[in-house]
Parts: sequence; C-alpha cells; structure tokens
Amino acid sequence: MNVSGWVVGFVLLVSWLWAPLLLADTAALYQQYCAECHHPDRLGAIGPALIPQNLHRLRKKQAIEVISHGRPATQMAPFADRLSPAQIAALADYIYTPLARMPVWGMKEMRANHRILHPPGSLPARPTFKADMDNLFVVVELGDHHFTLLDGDTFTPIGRFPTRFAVHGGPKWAEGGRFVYFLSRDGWVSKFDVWNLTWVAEIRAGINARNLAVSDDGRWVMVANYLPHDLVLLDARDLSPARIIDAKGEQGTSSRVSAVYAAPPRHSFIAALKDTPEVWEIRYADGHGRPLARDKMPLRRLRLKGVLDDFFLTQDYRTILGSTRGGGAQVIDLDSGRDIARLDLPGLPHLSSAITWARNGTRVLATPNIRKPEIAIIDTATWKVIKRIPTPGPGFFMRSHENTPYAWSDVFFGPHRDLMLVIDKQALKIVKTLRPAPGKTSAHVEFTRDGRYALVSIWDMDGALVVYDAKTLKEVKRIPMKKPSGKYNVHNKLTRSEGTSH
Ligand code: DHE
Repeated sequence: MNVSGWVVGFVLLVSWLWAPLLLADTAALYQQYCAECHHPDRLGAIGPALIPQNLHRLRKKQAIEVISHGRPATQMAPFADRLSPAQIAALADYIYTPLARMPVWGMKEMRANHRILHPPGSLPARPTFKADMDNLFVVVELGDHHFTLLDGDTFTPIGRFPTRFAVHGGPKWAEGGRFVYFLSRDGWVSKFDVWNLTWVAEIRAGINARNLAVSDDGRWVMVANYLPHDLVLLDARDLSPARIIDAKGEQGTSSRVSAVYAAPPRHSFIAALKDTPEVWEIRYADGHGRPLARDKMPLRRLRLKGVLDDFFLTQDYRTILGSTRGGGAQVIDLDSGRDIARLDLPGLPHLSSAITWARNGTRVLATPNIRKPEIAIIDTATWKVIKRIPTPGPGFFMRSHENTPYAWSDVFFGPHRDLMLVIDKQALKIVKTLRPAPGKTSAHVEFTRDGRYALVSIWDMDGALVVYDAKTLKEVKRIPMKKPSGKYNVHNKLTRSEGTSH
C-alpha cells in the first residue's frame, strides 16, 4: 500500500471508531434540546414527529434551516445561537435516521393522548351564529396550521381556528353538518363543533396517519395508519379509542394502510393495504342497517392481483378503481371481489381525486395524473379510456358539480403550476385556462352548494381563496389566506356530490 492508501485507511478507521461516539453525542443533543417537544423517541409531542416517515416532504436543507432559525407561527425556536453549524447538521442527520424498531402506539398510548374538552351533550344543540348552515366551507390553511370556517353565501370568514400541525386529507363533515373531524399527518384526530365554534375532543390515533373516515350513522371514526401498521376505530362521540385492527395480510405480512373510506350504502369501511395486495371491508352495521358492536364488526378480505397505491369508489359503492404500482389501474367488483377490468393508465393516476358525470347516456370518470401531463376520461360502462386530454403539466385535484357544465383541474407540478384548466364536460376539451395569481401555484377547487361559484386556492404563504362565477368564469372575490390547501363544502360532502371527493 502506498502512503495515500495508508492515509485513507487511517481516516476511515478513525471515522469508523468515532461514528458511534458522534451518534451518541447527537442523541444526547437531541435529548437536551429537542426531546421535550418532539418526544424522547422522536415520535412527536407538542411538536411534530421527527422520523423519516413524517419528514419525507421536508428536505434536509430545509430541516437545517428550521433548526437554525425556527419556524414562524409555531413554537419551534431558533437554535443557531446555542448550537454550532456542525451540531445542527448532525441533528438533521439524526432525525432522518430510521427508528430501530416499530413504535408502540396502543390503547395505553392513545388514552394518554386523549382529551375531551366538552363532553357530548354539554354544549347547545343549535347553531350559535347566523348563516346558511348548508353552505358552509371548511378551508384548511397549511401555511400557519389553521382552518377558516367560511360562509358560502357571502364568502366572509365566520371564524379562524388553530389546528394541529400539518392537517392532511379532507376533514370530514358529519351529523348534518354539526361536527367536522380533522386528521394531522402525525395522527392527531380533532373533532370540531361547528354550531358552537369550538374543538370538543382530540386523540392521537397513530404516529404517521393517512386519512380518516366517518361511518354514515355518525357513530364511528376509522383512522388509517402507516405507523404503526393498523386501523384504529374511535367512538365518534368523544373520540375514545374503541378497537385497534392490526394490518396483517393473509400471509402474515405486516402492512401500512393506504387509506380508508366509508361506503354508506354498504354500512362499511373500505381500506386498502399498502404492502400486500388486499382490500378490506369492515362492516359496522348488518344488512338491515342495525349497528354492530365494536368487536363484532366482520372483516372481509378482497385478494387483489397487485397492491393499490390510491383508489376511488364509484358513486354506487359497487366498484373500486385502484392505481397499481408500476402503472395502470385495476377495477374490482366489491361484491364478488373479482378483478373485472384493467385500465390503460400509465404514470400515476390520482384516483382519489377522480370525479364522474353523465355524458351521452353513460357515466364517465375523469382522473388527473401525478406523473403525466394528461387527464384521462374513462367510460365506466366499458372501462375504456375514451379520451386523453393533454395538459400543460401533471395535475393533482379535479372538481365539478352537478349544476355546472365544467370540470376544473389544476396543473400542480412543473412550470405551469399557476394555471387552472376549465374543461367542457360534454365536449371533453379545455375551454378556458385561468391564471388566478401569476407565478403562484393555484390548486384544489370546490363549489358552493348550488354550483354557482368555484373557489380556488392560491397555495402560497401570501395566498388567497379566489372565488369565480362558475358560469362566466370571472373572478368575484379574493380572500387573503395563508397557503390555503383543501376546502370542503358541507352540502356537497354530506350529499356525496358526484363532483367532489368523499
Ligand atoms: Fe394528499 C387527500 C395521499 C401528498 C394534499 N391525500 C389525500 C388522500 C390520500 C392522500 C389517501 C385522501 C384522504 C381523505 O381525504 O380522506 N397525499 C397522499 C399521498 O400519498 C401523497 C402523494 C404523498 C404523501 O405525502 O402522503 C400526498 N397531499 C399530498 C401533498 O403533498 C399535498 C398537496 C399537501 C399536503 O397537505 O401535504 C396533499 N391530499 C391533500 C389534500 C387532500 C388530500 C388537500 C384532500 C383532497 C380532497 O379534496 O378531498
């Protein structure tokens, strides 16, 4: 070996010997500065969980920035005055290190993280403010972790309320619009009483959660988790934990749960597993609609040919469409559990954002695609793609309403992310391209109860909700907001409008 070989060897040996010491140092730093807010095992407490699964949307460079300078509008303090750049970089590495074992989050942990702020029945059972209660919107503002309750007639905020960090997915309206359930990526489920404008209960149902669903009888909330691998059933009245269903495939594979949805006509929850090709149906009422006890809810397994990444349930809840890893989509008949068709959908169709409408005596389904600049239109009678509409970039969310001739789609990815496409539902072509805020992402549309107005989010800290007349396509109002993401109209959600997600 020459001299440089010896030097390299020496450096490698020293770093190998030092690595555990450095790690131990960093772990000690973590315990000293971070553990109190983020949990000694990095599972999250008043601050978010600091594990790779929960951090995957934050680049390491941004994490270093947050540790150094804090995060505005949160309790995250700056540490640049207390820690050296090397220590901050080591901490950033540390929080992206996978956990050594699957975290435990069972009944005990849930109960310890359960708060009932107003017991069921303790608050007035009538609205405490005046508005059309059937045309309210919940607007999630990701920028500073709040939501706004918006009057859908006047487009004025009724109130603005702090949420848990990083609410994701659609908050679910329930019980005729009195309550809304929110879920954060860190697994916090929070129940809001709209009539009394207050939070009533919350619980942490997982470490890394996907989404939640509410049974049509309003009795249960089901949470789908990535971490741990399970589904959690909560009593909707006060969010107390009722049952944990381990996500184990038939062959014993422990699996993350992709998502769970309620299927009201079937009185069941439908969940897809992420690491094994199975969809589960869990019934909460029998064939006559009689409620079943928490431990008597049967679990039915549908065995698939491929794992589902994302899925859509048809309006009649008889069919499930799921995008398959590696491209394409499967169509599965929910009653027989049989694979009835394959869809020619390359890329990654965003099926949970698909919508349907009537056209030429049939029902068509439209889906954006996260990886391909196109919107695919599918005839649900034949399961054939009848049109591919080219778009200026891949889209994320699509929306429409029974009373409008147009479907709206964003262009979420790429240089044209400030565009909003308006598509004629019969001609199947783009008839107008809007640019609500040049240079800023515009995404996610929701309609008022009557379909007269379309509300678009300007996805920016200095953002807004832009209200368009859905007929003339002219702007009628702009309401400043902090990175508004999704918005959810009570009527459209509770009536399961064909133009919106469920
Ligand atoms: Fe979402 C809904 C999964 C990234 C904003 N997203 C959903 C749902 C699922 C899902 C399963 C349906 C939940 C429901 O409403 O019950 N989302 C995923 C992913 O797998 C993905 C691609 C990667 C991930 O990070 O998990 C992803 N989603 C994002 C984002 O990066 C978005 C744009 C910003 C954010 O909040 O993190 C985002 N997702 C949303 C929104 C909805 C949503 C606003 C609700 C749509 C609706 O109108 O119902």
